[in-house]
Amino acid sequence: MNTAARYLYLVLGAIISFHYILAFTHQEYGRITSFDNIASHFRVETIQTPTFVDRNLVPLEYYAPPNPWNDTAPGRRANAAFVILCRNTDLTRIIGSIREIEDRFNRRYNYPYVLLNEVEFNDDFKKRVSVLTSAKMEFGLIPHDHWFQPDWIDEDKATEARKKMVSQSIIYGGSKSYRNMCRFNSGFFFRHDLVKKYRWYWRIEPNVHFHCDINFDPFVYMEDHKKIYAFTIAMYEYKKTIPTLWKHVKDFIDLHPEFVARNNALDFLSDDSGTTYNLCHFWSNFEIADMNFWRGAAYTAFFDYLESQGGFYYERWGDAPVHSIAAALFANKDQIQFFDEIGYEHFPYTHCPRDEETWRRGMCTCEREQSFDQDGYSCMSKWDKVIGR
Ligand SMILES: Nc1nc2c(ncn2[C@@H]2O[C@H](COP(=O)(O)OP(=O)(O)OP(=O)(O)O)[C@@H](O)[C@H]2O)c(=O)[nH]1
Ligand SMILES: *[C@@H]1O[C@H](CO)[C@@H](O)[C@H](O)[C@H]1NC(C)=O
Ligand SMILES: [Mg+2]
Repeated sequence: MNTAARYLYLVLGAIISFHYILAFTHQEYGRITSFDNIASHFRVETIQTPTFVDRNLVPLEYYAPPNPWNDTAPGRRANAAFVILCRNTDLTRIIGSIREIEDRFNRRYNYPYVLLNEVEFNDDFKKRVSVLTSAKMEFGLIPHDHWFQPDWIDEDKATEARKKMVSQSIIYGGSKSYRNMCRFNSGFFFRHDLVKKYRWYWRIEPNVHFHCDINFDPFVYMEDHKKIYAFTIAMYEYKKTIPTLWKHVKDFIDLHPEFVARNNALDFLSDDSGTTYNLCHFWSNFEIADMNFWRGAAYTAFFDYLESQGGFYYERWGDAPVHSIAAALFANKDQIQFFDEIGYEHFPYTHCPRDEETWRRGMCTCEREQSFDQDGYSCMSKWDKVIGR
């Protein structure tokens, strides 16, 4: 049951018992009260009650109201950039994504972009992408060793693993480049020369959609609230892509118990206090995060440990479980932010704000009823439980 439904039952329950008591004490009151008008009364109430603070939404003071004469959002800025990894062949799909984030957010906030690729972006790509924004845009080449499979990886063993995954029809199971990408996103993008100067990043992928206006600055909100990681969609990982990952996580923690945060979100990752991984992770094609966390001692040691196990190539470890496990264990749970406000779609899933007021204020184009949050494959109910909602 989601939070809204639980809340509804709770309030309904309270109203019914209140009326039940009144029905005994005040005879007339009991007679005019039918179940129907209790329900309609409740619906009116939910719309009128301000629910912002209760549901951990971004407070109103962070919103910059649109100004028809000067649409630049006033206020503080964070040291932040959009970071985009893509190929020359992603041109039309990345144009779509940039166009949408510009329209919904960045035309008012003007954060710079860094686009990265393991081969040079061609002139046509740079020209067509640069015209989409007045913000600064830089195009970078990824250093060879940050991208390609290291020499010490046993290629026969890696080939064998890929073959096996193909026979099991695991998505991208046979792909070397997908593995390079997952390893790069796990451990290297934040070390790139063009990215180093920034603290915060917002990851954008080709062909994603932003379904609502974002009239607040997520970076500034996160900085103010000491958040290190933000997500919009949480789901289960394919077990077969990470058969031994959790064992290595536990080995790492045995070596470095000092990195585990006191108030961590282990219960998001595990249903048995850490014995097994329940496969929940934040879907990393959307990420807003503090790179100081990835650059810090805990994550550096964690990534180096995972890298030394070779699982990015001998299995198919994704950057999503790697990032999520680190954020959930090495940060306090209140440092992880769920942005209900940000309507987001990466095929085949969409997050649409569940808060009705937010959804209307953001002029969203998504359908709340079809939001992935309510899907059986979503880990959102686990997250809600972890943070006590
Ligand atoms: N430069 C470069 N970027 C890549 C490569 N493979 C993937 N990417 C980028 O890495 C990100 C993730 O890759 P995707 O192909 O979107 O993987 P996914 O999101 O798991 O799967 P789908 O989007 O469903 O295909 C995207 O931003 C891609 O543009 C590659 O070989 N080279
Ligand atoms: C628009 O507003 C921004 C932020 O308040 C300000 O820095 C800028 O100078 C304004 N531009 C004009 C043309 O007034
Ligand atoms: Mg993608």
